[in-house]
Amino acid sequence: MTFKPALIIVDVQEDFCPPNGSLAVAGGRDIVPTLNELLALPFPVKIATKDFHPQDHISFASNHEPPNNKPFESTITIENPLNPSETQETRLWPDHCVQGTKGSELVPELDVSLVHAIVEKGQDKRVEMYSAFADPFKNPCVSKSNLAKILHDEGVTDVYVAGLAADYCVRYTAIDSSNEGFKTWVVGEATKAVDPSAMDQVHEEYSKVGVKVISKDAQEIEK
Ligand code: VGL
Ligand code: ZN
Repeated sequence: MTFKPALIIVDVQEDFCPPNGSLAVAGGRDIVPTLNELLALPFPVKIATKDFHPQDHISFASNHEPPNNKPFESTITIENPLNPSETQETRLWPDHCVQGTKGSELVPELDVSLVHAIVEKGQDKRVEMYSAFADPFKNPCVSKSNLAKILHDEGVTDVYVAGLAADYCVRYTAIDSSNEGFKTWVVGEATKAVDPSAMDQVHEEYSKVGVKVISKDAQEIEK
């Protein structure tokens, strides 16, 4: 049996971290020492992702009309731009991770010198893209990153996911990773959620697709 693990650090960017992030996740910056511990382990493939939106991105409440434009609260229905019969319900957010802004930068405490590649996502203004692999539309998919290709080309078998946010980008990245054929693990204490009360639901989804939540000290992690 071959075993080639990859570590994926999701969206550890200024806008997702206190004190100044526009979409700060409580405790977001506190996981960085744990992420650096993971980055110091001998994973043969280490990747960081960045949410990287244009200013006119569909997920920004500021790009929608009242009354249905309240960040964190309003949801909208978006149509697949390539197939209007396919729709997705999606939440609106404050402007965040706009390309070229301070908020889009990886936090400086994160040891990015240990990362082999940085994968950007969310550049297509027409679709939300929580997963670092692809947008949620399937018939057809609208926007895909190069993450699956990088992992397949490297012969990766197992993917370990950590970062922000546990209930959005970590969740959908882990689920897509599993559906992409990688044995997938989420490092529990190396993530924080926008809404911690959503995590029971997230764990249910993980158990359906075979994603396992583990501790950074678990023996399943490459040492
Ligand atoms: C994320 C909300 C909006 C995330 C990205 O990285 O979890 N959450 N865009
Ligand atoms: Zn976003």
